[in-house]
Amino acid sequence: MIRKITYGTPFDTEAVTGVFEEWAGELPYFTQEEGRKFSYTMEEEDIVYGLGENVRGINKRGWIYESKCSDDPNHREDKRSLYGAHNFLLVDGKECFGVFFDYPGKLVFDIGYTDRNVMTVEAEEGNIAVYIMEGENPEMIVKQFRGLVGRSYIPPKWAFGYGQSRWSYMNEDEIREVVKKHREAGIPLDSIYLDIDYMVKYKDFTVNEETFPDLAGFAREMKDQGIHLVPIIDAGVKIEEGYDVYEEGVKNGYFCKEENGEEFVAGVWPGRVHFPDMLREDTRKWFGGKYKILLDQGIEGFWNDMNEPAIFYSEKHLKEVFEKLEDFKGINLDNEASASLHQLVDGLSNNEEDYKLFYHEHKDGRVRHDKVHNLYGYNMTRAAGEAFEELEPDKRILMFSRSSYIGMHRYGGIWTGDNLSWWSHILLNLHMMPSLNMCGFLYTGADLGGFGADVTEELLMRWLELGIFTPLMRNHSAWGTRRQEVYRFTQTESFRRIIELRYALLPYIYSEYMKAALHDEMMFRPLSFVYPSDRSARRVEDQLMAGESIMIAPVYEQNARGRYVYLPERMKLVRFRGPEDRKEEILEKGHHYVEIALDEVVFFIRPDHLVPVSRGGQYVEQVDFDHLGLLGFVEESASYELYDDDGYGKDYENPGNYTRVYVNKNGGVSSTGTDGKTFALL
Ligand code: MIG
Repeated sequence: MIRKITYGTPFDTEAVTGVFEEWAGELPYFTQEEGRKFSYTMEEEDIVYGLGENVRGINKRGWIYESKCSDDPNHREDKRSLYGAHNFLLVDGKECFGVFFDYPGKLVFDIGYTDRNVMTVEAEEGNIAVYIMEGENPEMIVKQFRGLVGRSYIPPKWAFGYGQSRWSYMNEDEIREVVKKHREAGIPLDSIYLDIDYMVKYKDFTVNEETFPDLAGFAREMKDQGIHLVPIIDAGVKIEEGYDVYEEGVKNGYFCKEENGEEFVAGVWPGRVHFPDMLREDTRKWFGGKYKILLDQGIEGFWNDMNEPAIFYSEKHLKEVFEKLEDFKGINLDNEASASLHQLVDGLSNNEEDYKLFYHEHKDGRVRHDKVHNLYGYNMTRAAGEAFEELEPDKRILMFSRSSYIGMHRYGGIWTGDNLSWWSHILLNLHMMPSLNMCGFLYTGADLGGFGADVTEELLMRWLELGIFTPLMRNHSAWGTRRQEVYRFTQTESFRRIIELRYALLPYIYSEYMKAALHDEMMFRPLSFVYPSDRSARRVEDQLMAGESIMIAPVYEQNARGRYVYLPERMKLVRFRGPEDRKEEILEKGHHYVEIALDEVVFFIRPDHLVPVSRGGQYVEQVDFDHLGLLGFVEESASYELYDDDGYGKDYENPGNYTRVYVNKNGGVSSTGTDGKTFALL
């Protein structure tokens, strides 16, 4: 049973939808001060998992983290927070328990930073709900937690295809060209993302008619080629007379206001904007309804950006800065003065003080933004999710967000924001996968190739070799950086074969995703979850279990042509140069140096496990999910439960979606379940 311990009067974040017991007794495991500071003494061997989207490793020990959703494109390892607030921790060691701090303001997690063996979690003020869950092992604890916060978002099947994105696709022709290049080279592709440039002056729900004269027609044309267009939506609404979204918002009082009752003004991409008060149900209904404008033009997916919300400047703060700048005129800018000049101007964006200037009208009363800061992106995406439920009740719409709080995972996925074309960010991508899965975020992935900074061919290739396993597989980069569509490099063939492998693996990836979502499980697990008593496996930070049958160990170092891999048991190594070129080898338990050429994908199949694969296709709809091959490592006998459905509707509970396939020692294959599915051992 999950216990809830309440301090003060917590704000209702609506993260929790499941059952728990109100616990009147003491908070177990922790000592607490003033109902806002909680401490736990860690044993030397304890591992602490959790915190979803954040810096550093899978084991969070040894650093200090914050929950404070922020737009920070520098994911350096000395940062303390990124775009999300995922306040779930799992202690695995002498004691084994999970804890969720349901608190919408700033939280600090000092996990052995100040004192190596002490973990403290400190909320800015009291008024916090703490949930404690126990279980036989980490997996059971996660399952309980996920039951508490509700079923994870399920995207349409096409969203498991490869997506190409770049901030700066300016018009239809540019996109046609990108699609054509992929198709000509035979590189599978399912989606193209529209960044802020498709809008008129960055105004939400508008389309620039000069550059996209007929979006509906263009969306149809793209769909005929198997491509979905996925536009971005930003949080701030441009202040402009005659712009309907702005005018309706003002008229109905939907925007966040300052203490004096006037709408708060911030500067973001469109210039001066108001922020819709996403914590209000009526605002969500209104804002969510706006997505219909694009749905009606044949759009079936969106990404929500800038919803921490990011603030370039507040009008009030900007005025102050301009005034202070006067003081710098004519003075001798020595080192100190120039430093403070920089500080003054840098302090304009995402300034904590600005988040104290506006309020939300929540059902439980008026609340200052900073106290509920981490709920904004969550509720923006919830607005869309709730609207889709009404507008398209029988259809899945792709939705992922930048900012999030636990609870948002019911309405959409997340991408992990503005990473860089750095080798260390491949590893960061890997680290985040299990941490995010624990917190309910299953549909997730990083900007493959890196968003900021200049990519190299080798970095992109290695990153894709990890990306073919992540549910969201999108190549995205920033305006002004080196272009990174895969056809722009010399080894186009190799890129094609790597992406083809993703499409070959789709039956497995989709099935593993759906089972994880429907049964509140993780798709990516640390090795320690599967091999809890293996001391070496417990410390592995650069390999993952990807679904029930596969272990991955990607290369994440420049010029490496192989790497050390730890095998917690005897496994079959499968080495691919594309789906057609496969080599296999059995490796014993233990440490191995495995050679991995730049264009090779290597993964490991567990004994008596199977991996269903397809023949691939140029886009998901072309992929035949009925006539499947089986990769496997069968020592005694193996079976696999395959989930499949039409990929668009919501008939998730239908038992007909499951097929069980068996392979015996002699390679004999049989299956029960869905008619029409056939399997052949490869
Ligand atoms: O201030 O829309 O994270 O993916 O390309 C940058 C432009 C705004 C940030 C997003 C990124 C997107 C970019 N946006």
